[in-house]
Amino acid sequence: NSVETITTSPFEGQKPGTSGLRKPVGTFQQPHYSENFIQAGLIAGLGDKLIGSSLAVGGDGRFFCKEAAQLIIKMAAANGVSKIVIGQNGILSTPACSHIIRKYKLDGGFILTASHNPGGPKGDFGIKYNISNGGPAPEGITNKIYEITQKITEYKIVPNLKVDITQMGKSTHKIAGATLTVEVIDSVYDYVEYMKEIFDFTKIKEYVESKNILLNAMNGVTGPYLQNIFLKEMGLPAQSCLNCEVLPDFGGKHPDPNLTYASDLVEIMKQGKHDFAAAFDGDGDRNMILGHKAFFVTPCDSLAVLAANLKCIPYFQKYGVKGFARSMPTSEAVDKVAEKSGMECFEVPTGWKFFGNLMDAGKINLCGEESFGTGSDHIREKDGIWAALAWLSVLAHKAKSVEEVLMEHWEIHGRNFFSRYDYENVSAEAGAKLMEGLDKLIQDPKTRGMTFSDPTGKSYRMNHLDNFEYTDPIDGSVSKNQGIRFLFEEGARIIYRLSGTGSSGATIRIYVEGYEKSENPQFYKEDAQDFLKPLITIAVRTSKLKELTGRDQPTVIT
Ligand code: VG1
Ligand code: CO
Repeated sequence: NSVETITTSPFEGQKPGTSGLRKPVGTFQQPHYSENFIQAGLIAGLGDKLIGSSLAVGGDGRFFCKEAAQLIIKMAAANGVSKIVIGQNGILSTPACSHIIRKYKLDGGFILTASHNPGGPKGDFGIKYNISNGGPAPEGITNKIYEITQKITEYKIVPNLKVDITQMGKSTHKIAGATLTVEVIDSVYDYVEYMKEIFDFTKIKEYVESKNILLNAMNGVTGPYLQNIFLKEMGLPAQSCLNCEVLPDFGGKHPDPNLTYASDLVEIMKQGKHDFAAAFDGDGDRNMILGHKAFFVTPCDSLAVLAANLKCIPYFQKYGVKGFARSMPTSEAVDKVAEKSGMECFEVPTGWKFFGNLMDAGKINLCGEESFGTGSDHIREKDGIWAALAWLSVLAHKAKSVEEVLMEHWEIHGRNFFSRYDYENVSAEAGAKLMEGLDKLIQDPKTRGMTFSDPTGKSYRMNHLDNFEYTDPIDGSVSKNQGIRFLFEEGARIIYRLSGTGSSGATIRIYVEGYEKSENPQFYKEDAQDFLKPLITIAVRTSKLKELTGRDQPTVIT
């Protein structure tokens, strides 16, 4: 078990994006590529704590997870890490991994996933470093990781270290005079125990027994977690949990819970036999909530509804409701709840790493993103199954259907109609040009106060526009260029961003929002696409999207 120092040279582009480094599997398989990134993660993430430190390792089971897990063990050992806690077969959902870091007070962890991106030998892989609070490394650390990868000359490894991660249990290994303990743990046990503390399982069980519910793991990591919670603990029949086998290629599909990629679930729900459904992404941090006849809850509304009803969950009865936060493109529906209840609501850039400081400081304990991410300060990642359990708690408490809950919510708060248009895989050049063009509009003093109209004559007056910049209220760190915001009068917004999770080319995201409070509740039933059409037309036209990308239609609408 001797430590070897291997000479290497930098690879381009190892800059962690919105949520870790994500690239095609083949990129990670290049000699030294993964090694360089892991070495940089160890140094930047652990700093002078590296020798004698403890780490969690786990992934969503996608192709290359096991190899990467073994590599991390070998390199952590060589770098002086003294304890590694790893899920059996390298499996831990992203929320479970965050929980393990916190529960066992580890110094950090590596999460092996490309989340909702397709997997398999031709799909994507990803590595993300999380810090001791269980959350994704903040920008200070990810920038440092990138810096190190740009000038790396060597990494350390114990090439002959063999650890069996297929069997649970502890093993110790002598490495250069020090001892490394590797603990292979049950992938689901700790997480399920924690959910039992947070929620009233008896109440949820009664509710789900009396209804017809469906849960879809999309062949991602949540399968065994769902089976444990809903089949074993709640006694539901096996057919209520779909696609629970963790497949290295997710069955060849996009493990992304939205109306496009989870359309099979939508079709089943449309038949009207079920009252509630939820789907989760590859690594288990995203969720989609559907009601009877596939009534769709936008993630923005989901956050707002949970914010308004947290008190029915034991965890929030115990700790109180502290405050809320949302990512900037997420609709202002949750702000409305905050206003009404006198709570603080923070607006942060896209990506869960920006919520961590607020949660650590006790300023918020519920947050979410429009991208199907919802979570609380029980961990420091978003949490798909937590969101489903939270929704079931609300439904059980209110004894109302999903649609009724939403109607009631809109009648009180008004409705923030919201939609996101994604243009995937456009050229990086076109993406950059589009953003440049919009930046020019910001510089132009004429744009402020200007009125934008669509061909039908519907018009919006610009109140404010900028490129979103965030100063973290806790540590004062500044994050610039986080997306272009057009803020119109009466709560309408258009936001433009380039994705930071793609593995090639560029993805342009356009987020559109319009607010309406009406005397007539029927009005709230209007389709968001119809309601937002004029704004969408304005958004596409103003950005010159068609001219720059040649795209007529978005790849995905959510
Ligand atoms: C996307 C979402 C963002 C989310 C991120 C990670 O990022 O928009 O809200 O936090 O994915 O989610 P981007 O930069 O592509 O817009 V996950 O489930 O991949 O960890
Ligand atoms: Co995810």
